[in-house]
Amino acid sequence: MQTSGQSTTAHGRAGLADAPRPPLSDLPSVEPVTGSDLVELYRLMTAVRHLDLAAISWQRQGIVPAYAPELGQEAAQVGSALAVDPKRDFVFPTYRELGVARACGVDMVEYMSTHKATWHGGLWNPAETHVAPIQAVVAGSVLHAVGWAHGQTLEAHGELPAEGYNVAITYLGDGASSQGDVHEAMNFAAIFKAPVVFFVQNNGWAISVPTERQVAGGSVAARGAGYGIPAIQVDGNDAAAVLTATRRAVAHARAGQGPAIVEAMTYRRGPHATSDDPGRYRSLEDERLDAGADPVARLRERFVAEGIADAAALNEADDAAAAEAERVRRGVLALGGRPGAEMFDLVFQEPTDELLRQKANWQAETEWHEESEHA
Ligand SMILES: Cc1ncc(C[n+]2csc(CCOP(=O)(O)OP(=O)(O)O)c2C)c(N)n1
Repeated sequence: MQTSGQSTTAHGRAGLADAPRPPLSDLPSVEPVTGSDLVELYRLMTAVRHLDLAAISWQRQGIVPAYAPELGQEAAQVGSALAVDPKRDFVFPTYRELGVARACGVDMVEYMSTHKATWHGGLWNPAETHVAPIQAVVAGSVLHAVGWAHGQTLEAHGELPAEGYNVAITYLGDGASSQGDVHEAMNFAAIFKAPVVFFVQNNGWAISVPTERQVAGGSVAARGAGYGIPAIQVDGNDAAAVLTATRRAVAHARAGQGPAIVEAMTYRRGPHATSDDPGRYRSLEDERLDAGADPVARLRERFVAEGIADAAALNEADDAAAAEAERVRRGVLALGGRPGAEMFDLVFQEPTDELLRQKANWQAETEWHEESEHA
């Protein structure tokens, strides 16, 4: 694992090697990852790899209109998600967190409902899963997470509960880190010691803009010093290192020490979304040089080298993942539309007169055109 003060990049992306070093982290240390942690990481990362690749095919086949792939970010997503306790903590994803959602137990058909344009944000129940809806507003989830985390300290009236605070983890990209909202969120969280982990997936790109063209200094973790937030930069393609780094950050927040930043250096191997053509802004040679080690293959190699699991067990995980992707495909195909009236019914607890008027207009229009009331 790379921690602050050591080498800052997981691979050779131009410019980042010269970035200022983050401050020396004072996050608590945690138990080393176990063999069963590694097996769980591999099982989940394999499932995520299959689902993610399948989702691109589903878009090409017209089953879903759009999807934002997370290819190459499996270690960052699964490693970080396994560090939180979804029974008590709360996860705030962006639009690229299929791996996080899968690791937190979100139903994958309900997850894909957003990409099928069936339901905004996903059909799963955030109150039950402790995974917030998919957030397409860049940096939006960061503000929500800080608000939720601040709520934990308010509810505790500033007294650290015996079992520590419930912790929010918010996902953001290197591009999002350039938004003003993230400055406000980090500053607020540090001032009020909100128990929140800012988990940055620095995947090298914000759509077509490389990190070094939009993150001053080239490192998000380095900014922690300005807020007094401990920050750790980690090889985001090393699942075990990500798990350890995030556990340290969660332990810090849980103990009432306030926020922490984890910056996972990884690479967006696919397009920004299925509507994007990376060939317009980077070459295959760039991708080959910058992507670093494939996180799934890397973990597989470690298993074989350390004798943790044999090829048969690994192949079993692959077969299970392929079968799961097929089950999800059938579920996504079967997803029907939602009642259009929900557009109005689920906006406010008590609808406004204006909203009721709009709903009545809409109902009259759909009756007139003999359209289905399903959106
Ligand atoms: C507030 C806002 N501004 C702009 C966009 C358009 N947009 C969508 S994704 C994206 C890039 C985000 O890059 P990054 O935060 O690095 O995350 P990544 O997509 O690489 O996972 C932009 C500019 C948006 N969705 N929301």
